[in-house]
Amino acid sequence: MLNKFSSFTLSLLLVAGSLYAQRLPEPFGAIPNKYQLDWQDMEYYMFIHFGPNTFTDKEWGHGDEDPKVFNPKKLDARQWARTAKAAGMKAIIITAKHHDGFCLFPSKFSTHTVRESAWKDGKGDVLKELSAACKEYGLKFGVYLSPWDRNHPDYGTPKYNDIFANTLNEVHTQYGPIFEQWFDGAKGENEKKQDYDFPKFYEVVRRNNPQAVIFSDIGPDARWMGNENGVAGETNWSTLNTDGFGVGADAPPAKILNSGNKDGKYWIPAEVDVSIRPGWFYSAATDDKLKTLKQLESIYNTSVGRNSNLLLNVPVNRDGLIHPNDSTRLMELRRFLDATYKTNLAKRKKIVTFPATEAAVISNLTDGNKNTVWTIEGGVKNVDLTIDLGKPTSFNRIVLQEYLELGQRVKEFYILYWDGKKYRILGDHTTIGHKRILSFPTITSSKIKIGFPEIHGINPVLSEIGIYRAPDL
Ligand code: FUL
Ligand code: CA
Repeated sequence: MLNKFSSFTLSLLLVAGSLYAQRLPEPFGAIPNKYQLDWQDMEYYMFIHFGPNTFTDKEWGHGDEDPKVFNPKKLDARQWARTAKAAGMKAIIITAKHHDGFCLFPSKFSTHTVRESAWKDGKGDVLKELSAACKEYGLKFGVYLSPWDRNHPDYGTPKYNDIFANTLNEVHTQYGPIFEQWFDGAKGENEKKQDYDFPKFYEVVRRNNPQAVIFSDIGPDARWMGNENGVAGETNWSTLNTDGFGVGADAPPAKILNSGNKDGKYWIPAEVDVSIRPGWFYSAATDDKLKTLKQLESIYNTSVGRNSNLLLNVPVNRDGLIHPNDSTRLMELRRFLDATYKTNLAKRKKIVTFPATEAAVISNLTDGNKNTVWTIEGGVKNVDLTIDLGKPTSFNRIVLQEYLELGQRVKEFYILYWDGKKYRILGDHTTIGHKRILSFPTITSSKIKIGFPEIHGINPVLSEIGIYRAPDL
């Protein structure tokens, strides 16, 4: 249903310290639940691939590796958590069980675990150490479990669904709270057939950790975005049609996962998973093949900056530590992002909108609070806003954010900049969502105009606008 002025509801928002009544439109289309909203605010967190593959230099273990190879003698989960925290990440997700079936905790439902390994004479538990370290450093904790299991003797029989559900249950009862459950849809060719009972798996997660966002190719709470290069679609809807689709081979085409479905039925936002190294698992051969700062910033812009969360893989090495090359690169990125986003050049600048907005509401756009918003009442066709920077100012990033409680509304927008005599086009764009970062070579201008030409009666509700100057790389 399109929003009309008559269908506006009255909402109370805190503006400049005083309660101010602002009319907000009805939500449009599918909307996030509160766990998905909290999750989206996390933006950036760490993935850790770790297991026998770390010791055998493989990406996909066969499941017949001797568990004794797993022996990370200096393992220090607090070092991982400390590194993630210093990098500005909000959580860590670890491969509790990868395709080779090896469990990083002493599962009762497997004989291929840390208990059978040489590490700490079989008395160690990586999940226990990592969940404690995450708590200590104020990080959330998440788990990856691969349904495809190349070790378990019951894989390929109906019994396996119960075994996998029981394994999940162990993880979710012993190491919580868990903020995200990551289900991998990958499977090799010519492997045993197994019909997974996903509803059963989801039920285990929901029962023990109702706040956990469940990730798979198609959600139900967060979706894969179709590639492992860190590049979400320039157009990226948080809505997706999943009826009739499944995880893995039955998922919608990667192209669809990459951009979502406009007006899609369900709210299933994208998460970008990508590795800082060429592989997912540690290998000494890749110690000097890390992504550069420039590549990582580009990935940040095409993930967080394209309405996705960024799950950056930092594989732990054979000692059980994050290698200094990886942590150095993470700190470089942190410093760069901090320097870039330190000063919003639009803050306290004069903003004029069409149609006009009450002055008290305008500052909502630059107050750094995602719950204070600007909107235009009714289905006006050509909404725009002009930010007057007062004097020629150099900048190279523009950040826009939508207020997701009311759905993802913006389908198209453009940006113009004043060259001293006339407006020139900086860009034509489609979606915004949680956050849209536009990155361009530095320009110097005193004014920009952001317009929403085709709102079809669905007026934009923006929570923040920022203009920034990133340091030169
Ligand atoms: C893929 C897996 O096959 C890779 O090994 C890795 O775990 C990646 C994150 O997901 O589907
Ligand atoms: Ca705001």
